[in-house]
Amino acid sequence: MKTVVTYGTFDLFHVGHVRLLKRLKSLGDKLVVGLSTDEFNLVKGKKTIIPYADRREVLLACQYVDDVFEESAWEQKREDLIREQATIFAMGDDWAGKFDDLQDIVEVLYLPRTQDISTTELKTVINQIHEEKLREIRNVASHLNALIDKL
Ligand code: C2G
Repeated sequence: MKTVVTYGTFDLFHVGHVRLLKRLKSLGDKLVVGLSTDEFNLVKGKKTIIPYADRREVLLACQYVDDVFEESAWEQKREDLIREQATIFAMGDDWAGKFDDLQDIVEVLYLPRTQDISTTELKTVINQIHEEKLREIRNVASHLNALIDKL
């Protein structure tokens, strides 16, 4: 049984996450994800949109994911990898080199990220749509006020 372990926030689940999980699962027989808790995300400087319980449910519904455990601290990886009897520890290559200290107990891999999509970009697009709607509402309101003033 070849177990692959990875970690992440997986907020606003998107195709970049799916493609990484698909590639990770193809490296072994079992894929286990250390999912960042909402509190740990604050430590990582991220504010999650989707709460932990829902992000966990989405991951477990993904055909490539076999199990999910909580990631609540940077320092827990070594203990996790031993508990999960991991053969491979892999992340997207935005983390390249960051976890090489674990090479004494697992094979450490960094896979190319999927270009042109990220949770941050999705948040930006959502905010832009929100701002556009607010401008339209303000526009309508000022026209209505102008009409009321003429009554
Ligand atoms: N990812 C990817 N392509 C993207 C976006 C993300 O391959 N377009 C990968 C990242 O490289 C990461 C995984 O998907 O390996 C999860 O990404 P995030 O949810 O952003 O996770 P991150 O905040 O990097 O958390 O202790 C490690 C941290 O918990 C990693």
